[in-house]
Amino acid sequence: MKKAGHKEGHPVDASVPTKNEALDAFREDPTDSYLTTDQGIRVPHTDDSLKAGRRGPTLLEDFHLREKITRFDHERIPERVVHARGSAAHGYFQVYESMAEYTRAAFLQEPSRKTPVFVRFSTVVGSRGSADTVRDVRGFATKFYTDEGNFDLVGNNIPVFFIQDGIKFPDLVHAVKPEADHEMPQASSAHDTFWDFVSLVPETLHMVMWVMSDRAIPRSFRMMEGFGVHTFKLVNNQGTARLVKFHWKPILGTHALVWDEAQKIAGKDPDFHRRDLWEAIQTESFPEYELGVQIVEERDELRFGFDLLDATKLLPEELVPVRRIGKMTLDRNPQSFFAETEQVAFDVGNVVPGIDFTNDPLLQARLFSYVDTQLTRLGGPNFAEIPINRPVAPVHNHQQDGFGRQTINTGKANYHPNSVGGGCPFLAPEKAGGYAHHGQRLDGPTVRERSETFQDHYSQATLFVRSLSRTEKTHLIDACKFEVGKVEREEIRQRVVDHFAQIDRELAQEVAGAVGVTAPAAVSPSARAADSKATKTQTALERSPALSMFSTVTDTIKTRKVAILAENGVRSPELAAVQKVLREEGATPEIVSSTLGVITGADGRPIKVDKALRTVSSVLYDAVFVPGGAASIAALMAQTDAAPFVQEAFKHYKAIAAASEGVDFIVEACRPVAKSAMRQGAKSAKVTSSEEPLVGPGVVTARDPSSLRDLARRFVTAIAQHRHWDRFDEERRPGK
Ligand code: HDD
Repeated sequence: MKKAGHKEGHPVDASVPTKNEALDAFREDPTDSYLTTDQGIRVPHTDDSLKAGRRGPTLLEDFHLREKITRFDHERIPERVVHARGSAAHGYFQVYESMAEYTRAAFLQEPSRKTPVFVRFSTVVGSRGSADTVRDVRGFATKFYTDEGNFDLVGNNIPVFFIQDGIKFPDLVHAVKPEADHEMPQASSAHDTFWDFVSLVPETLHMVMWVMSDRAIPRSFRMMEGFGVHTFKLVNNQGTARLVKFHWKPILGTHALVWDEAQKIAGKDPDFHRRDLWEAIQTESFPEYELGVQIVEERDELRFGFDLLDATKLLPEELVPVRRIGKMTLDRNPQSFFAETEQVAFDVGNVVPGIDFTNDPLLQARLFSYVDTQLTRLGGPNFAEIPINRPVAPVHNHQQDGFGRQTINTGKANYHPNSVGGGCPFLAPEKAGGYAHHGQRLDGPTVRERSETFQDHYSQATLFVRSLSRTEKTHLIDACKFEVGKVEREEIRQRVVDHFAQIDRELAQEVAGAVGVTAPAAVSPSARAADSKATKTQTALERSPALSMFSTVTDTIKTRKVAILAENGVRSPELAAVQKVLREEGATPEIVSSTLGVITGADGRPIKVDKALRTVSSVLYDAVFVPGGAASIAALMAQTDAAPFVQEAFKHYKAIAAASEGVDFIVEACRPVAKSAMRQGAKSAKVTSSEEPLVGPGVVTARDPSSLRDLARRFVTAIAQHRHWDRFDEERRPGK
C-alpha cells in the first residue's frame, strides 16, 4: 500500500488507500477488510440489534448498535456561515517562467516544479443543500501546498466586493441570507432585507451590478474567472515590494447560463455545477485556469483615480494588463466529500514568504475571521492536522493539546528557548525561508473613519455597465427588474432606483417602470463628479472591454454536452457522422431516446441509448442535434417531451442542428417560439413558415445527406459560439 507523501504531485494521506490499493490489499489479506467497530473488534452481523428473544427488547450491551447510532448522530458539523455549498478538486500548479524579479515565493520560481493544489468552488448565500445555479457570487478558493507551507488564495468569481470594511460583513451577510423571522428565501438575494441594505450602503452598488450580470449565473465552474479581489504585495529577495492583484483565467473562456435556464436547472438538477466538475475530471477533460497578475509599483497606489486598498474597485486590465504567469490543472476528484471538501479550511491569512498583505480594511478583518470560524466549524484548534489541511512542508512547533489533537509530541521541550530539547526547533532566518513581514512605516491617530479616497461608489459601477454588450446589459436590467420586483416595500424599491440613476439612465428608467416607482432624472457621471468630493477618484476609462464576457474564448467545444434526439428508424449514417466530429472536437454527445436500452437505425444497426428523454431536459445540454429518418421523426413527434426539448434549446439561444427529415421537426418545433418572440417585439426571428429554410443564427441544417461533414463542421462552429444572442434580434450580434 502506498504511504504518505506525494502521489502525482498531490498530498496523499497514508491512511486513505486509493480504490485500487484497497482492492489489492483485500486480495493479499482478506482479513484486513472485515467490518469492525471503531475499536477494531470484528463484526459478524450488522442488520439486527441484540435482543432478549426474537421479539424482545434491545439490550444495552449491544456495543456495535450503540456505536453505530452514536457515530451517525454526530455526523454533521456546522455548515459554513457563508459559502456553505461547494465542490472541490485536486490538481497542480506550474509557473511559466521564474517570477524571481517580483517575488521570492518558491512555488513561483521554477517552471518544472509542480505544486499540489486543492480548489473549492462555492455559492455564497445558500445552505449546503441548495441549488448550484442560483444567482450568486461563486467562491473560488485555492490551497497551494507549497514546499514553504500553505498559500491560500481565497477569491471569488467577481473582482470586487460589496463592502469596503470587514466590520460591515456581518451586516451584509445577515441582510442577504434568508430573512430572520421566516428563513425565506433560500439562496436568493431577491428580497427586502438585501435590497434595504444595498439602498442604504451605496458602496455595495458596484458589486451589485456584477451580481445582476450574467457573471452570477455561470455555465460551469470551469468557465468562470477567479479573482483574489484585494491588492496583495509581492516581495522579492532584495526586499522590494510591489502591489499585485491575482486573477484566474479559465482556458475554456467565461460563459453564462440564461436566467430562465438557470432557474429550471435548479429544479431539474440542483447539482448541475458539481456534476459538471466531477464528470469533466472523470473523463479526463481536466479543468485548466491560468494564473494572472497585475503588478503595480507601491508608489502608484493612488495613481489610477481610485484607491487600490478599496476592495469595491477593480484595476481595469486596459490600465494594467494581466500577465499570465502559470497554469493550474485540476486532475483528481476528492475521494471523500466530507473528509476533503467539507473539512478543508481556507484562510486568507495563509501566505508564504514573498507574498504579503496590504492595509485593505476588508482584508485585515478577514485575517481574523477565517481561523476563528474554523474553531467552531471544525471543533477546535487542531484543524490544520486534518489531512486535507496539512501542509506538505514539515511542521515543528510548540503548539500542543486541544480537541482532536493528532500529533504525538515527543520529549519535554514544549517551549522556546529550551536547552533540554537541544534548542529545537530552531528559528529560521530569512535566508533559510523564514517569513519576514514587509516593513512599513505606520503612524496616525486612532480613528473609526474611511479614507476620502474610498468615497466614490458609482464611477466603476457605471464603467462596468457601460462596458457590457447590448445583450449583457439587457440581461442585467432584466435581472434588476426581477430582483427589485420581488421587494415588497415600495420605499426600498424607490431608494434602489434612485441609486441606479446615479449609475445608468436606461437602467434606472427601465427598472422604475417595471417595479412601479418613479424614475429620477438621471445624474450624468460628469455632473456627479463636479459636485462630489470624489472628483479625484473618477476613473479615466470610458469603457473596459475586458469586463464584457463577449471578449472571451469562442473557438472550442471541448466538454460541451450535445443531445442527439433519436428513435427507432433513425438514419444511422447521419447520427454517426455528426457524433464522430463532435467527439473529435472534445464534446460529449449523448443519444437521448424515449426509453433506455438499444434503438435500431433505419439500416438495422443497433444504437445504444445514453439517456431516457423523461430523465433529462434541454437545459442540461449545450446543443441539440436531430438526425433524420422518417420513423424516428414520427416517433419524436408522437411524444410530448421531444418538441419542447428543441423549443427550449431554441429559446435559450443554443446551437441546433438537423439533417433530412429532422429539419422539418425542428422547424415545426421552433415556429411557435419564433412567432411569440416576434409578437414580443423581436426584430429578426427567422422561423416563420415551414417552406422557408431555417437560417436563424446558430441553427444549422442539411437536407442533403452528402453534406453531412459540412453540417457537422458548421454545428461545431455554432456550439463554440456558446449562445446565439442575436437569434431574435440582430442588435444583439457579438460586438454590439
Ligand atoms: Fe470570506 C469563506 C471569499 C470576505 C469571512 N470566503 C469564504 C470562502 C470564500 C471566501 C471563497 C469559502 C472558502 C471555502 O471554500 O471553504 N470572502 C471571500 C472574498 C472576500 C471575502 C473573495 C472579499 C474579498 N469573508 C470576507 C470577509 C469576512 C469573511 C470580509 C469576515 C470579516 N469567509 C469568511 C468566513 C468563511 C468565509 C466566515 C466562512 C467559512 C470559512 O470562512 O471557512 O470566515
